Parts: sequence; structure tokens; C-alpha cells
Amino acid sequence: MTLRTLFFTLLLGTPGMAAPSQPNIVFIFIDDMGYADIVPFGNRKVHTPHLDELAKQGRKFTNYYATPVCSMSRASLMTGCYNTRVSIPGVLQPNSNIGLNPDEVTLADMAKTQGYATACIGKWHLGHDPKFMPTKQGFDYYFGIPYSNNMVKGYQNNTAPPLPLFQNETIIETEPNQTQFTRRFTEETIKFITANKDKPFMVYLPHAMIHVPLAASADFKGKSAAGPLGDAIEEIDWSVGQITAALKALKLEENTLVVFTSDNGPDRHPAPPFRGEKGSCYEGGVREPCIMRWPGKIPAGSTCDQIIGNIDMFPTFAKLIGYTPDSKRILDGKDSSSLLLDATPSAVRDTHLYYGAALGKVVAIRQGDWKLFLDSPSEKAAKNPKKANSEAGASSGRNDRVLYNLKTDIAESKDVAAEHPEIVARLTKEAKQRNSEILANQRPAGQAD
Ligand SMILES: [Ca+2]
Repeated sequence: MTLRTLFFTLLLGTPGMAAPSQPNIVFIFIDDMGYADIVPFGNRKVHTPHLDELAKQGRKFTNYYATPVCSMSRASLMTGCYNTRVSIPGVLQPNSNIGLNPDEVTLADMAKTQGYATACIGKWHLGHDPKFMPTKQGFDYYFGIPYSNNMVKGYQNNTAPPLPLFQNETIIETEPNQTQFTRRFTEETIKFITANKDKPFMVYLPHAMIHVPLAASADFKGKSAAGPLGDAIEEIDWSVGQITAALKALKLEENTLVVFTSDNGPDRHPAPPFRGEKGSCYEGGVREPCIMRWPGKIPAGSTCDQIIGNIDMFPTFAKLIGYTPDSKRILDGKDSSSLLLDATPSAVRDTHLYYGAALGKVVAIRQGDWKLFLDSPSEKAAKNPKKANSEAGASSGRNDRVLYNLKTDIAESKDVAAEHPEIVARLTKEAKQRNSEILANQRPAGQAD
């Protein structure tokens, strides 16, 4: 080691050497929140002071990927895999008879092996049969609803049973008052953190909001400048503020990684600067606002533009809490802890597959700045080939490949496939190869009894 490198090592520390011991993890997962729904990601209509502060104290991720809809996103987050690998399609329904296979190793299963207390508070949506529920998937404590808040009689699905609210494995209410969801899930989270303040804990808080039907408690209803959506967003911001205040009061701030992100794009409103919304594989449907805060570890007030997403959380948290994943269990995500911790991180993975709601359907692939559509960008469009073509910007048949350069065309407006046939060929091959491997090594969903 030269004097110069010794100097910089002493000054800056050696990247990757500072193995933090057993940080608490609070993972806040909003439902249907789009990229531009909060102030740190460009919203100018709502007030999100607590998220503004979180971003100031932590790092914003501008290339954080979820999936077009709910269940598949949660499957990726829990397992570190593309949803197709673990056989969870887009959205499970109240009459679905499958769920996340209890044989999968979830974030919570992993945390349990490291002595963590674990809780899931909010919307689960990975199977409502008793054998798929959070308490059977590594969570010590569960409080919440098993699927979406609109899957109720009279709203979306007239055959749906009354929406149950669970505490652990017991239904404690049916048709709970939805205006109280954000407040109650926040209170349950703080209760759990307080009760477990002396041991490592992992809280997964998948809020039911801001999924329709939008609801907010009396303190927020009608208070924002952006209608019911703004009210629900501002109550979510309040929730973040309550949780960060509790961590501070308990002196847990320094040793707690807080993550804030969402499961898919916005429902029927835009996600500028991107094209598309929930249900679509345009960036607006799948790229999420994401903030991570870990004082003293994640550089404050910073931004990371590298590719990262829900599939990377399992291997990343594994690294942070000292868990070695079973090498025989294939993961699609990568340990992206360097994207959290390094001052100027380089890319961990340069390729991302965009799966549609149907298992095995690769809609698009991104490699570096290039993004190629192999199929129609949204489920809606897939049912209507004419619309698919216009949505994808294709000039003729459905099998036309559509290529965008995300660096020069973030809004995916100009198809440049004709100018770059070699890139189209390379990405087509890459997507097919990757998908074939995933299908060849697909693991089954769980089947209800
Ligand atoms: Ca959702």
C-alpha cells in the first residue's frame, strides 16, 4: 500500500469493508404510488415535508424498478426473483387458489435466521389461504388485509367476501373503515418497533393506500391541494414522519435502514417525466420513487441513478444483515449494497427484464440506456392489438420490435429500432435467453388446500 492509498483508505474507509452489524430495517411499500407523486420526485401540488427530509438525510434512487401491478411486485420483493421464477402472476384475486409458496425463502425468513423480530403490517397480497399468509412466511406478527382494498363487494368484485382485517391469523374485523388504514398501520408499526427496540427488527409496511378507493382520516380529508389522491399522499407522508420520529425518540435512527418505495406506477394519472402508468411496462408503470436513509452509512442528500429494484432487496439485505443465501436457490436480484453505501457507486447490473402480468411474458428488456419492447407495453393493449401498436409506437404488425434510448428519450417517444437493427437483435436474443433460463428453473406457486 502506497502512502497515498493509505491516506485515502484512512480518510475514506475501504469500500465494502465496513460490515455493519444487524441494522434494523423498516421497508415502507406504498400501493400504486407513481414516480412523481411526492415532492422529492417532482410533485409540486402536494406537501410531503417528511419525505423531503428523508431524502435530505438519505439517498434518492431514480432507476428503481418494480413491476406493472401488485402481487408480482410483492413476490419479487419477498424472494429476490422475477415473479415468473416464483410463479406469481400479476394480481391475485379473492377467489385465487394460489399464493407465494411457503417453501420460498422470504425477506422475513432470512431475517429470522439472523435473530430478527419481523412484522408485516398492511396489505399482503401474496395469497390469502391460511398457509400463504405472513405468519407462515417468516413474519412473527401480522396486522392487515390479505389483498387490495378495492376487492370488496360493491366496488370491484360483487362476489368478493367482506374484506377481512387480520391480526396474526385471526380476523378481528370485516369491512374495516378504510379512512383509518394509514393511521392504524402506522400505529401498529410504531408499537412493534417500540416493543422490539432492544433487538434487531425488520418491519415490512405495505400500506393499503394510495390504492383506490382513496381514503384519508379526518385530519387529512379535504386538506390537500390535490383532491382525495393528495389527501392520501399527505397522510402517507405523515406516516413516514411518525415512524422517523419514533426511531429518533427510541435512539434507533443510526442503526435503522428506512426504505420508502412503491409496488407499481400510478393509477390513472401520469408519472412525469415518464410515459405510462400502472399496468404498463413503460417506465411510468414500473419505475418508482425510492428513498433510503441510514444515517452515517448512506451518504446524505445524494442520488443514485444506477439500475436497482425490488428483486435486489433480498440479496442486498442479506449482505447488510450477514445472511448467506443458499447458492442452490437461484436469485435474479444482485447484492446492491454498494449502491446504498458508496459515495459514487458504479452499476451492479445493467440489464432488467420487464415482465407483464402473465407468467413468462417478457414485455421489454433494458440494457444500459437501451430499452426494447418485445410485446405490447400493457395488458390492456395486449387485448387490443390495434391499440398495442399505437401505444408501442409501432407502425405495423404486433411483432415489430420497438427500441428506445432512455438516455436521450426518457419519455419513450421515438422508436429507433430501424436505425439499430444490431441492438434489436442483441436485446431480443438476450431477453429470450434470460426468460428461457427462468422458465427452465421456474419454481411452483403454492396451491391452496
Ligand atoms: Ca399496486
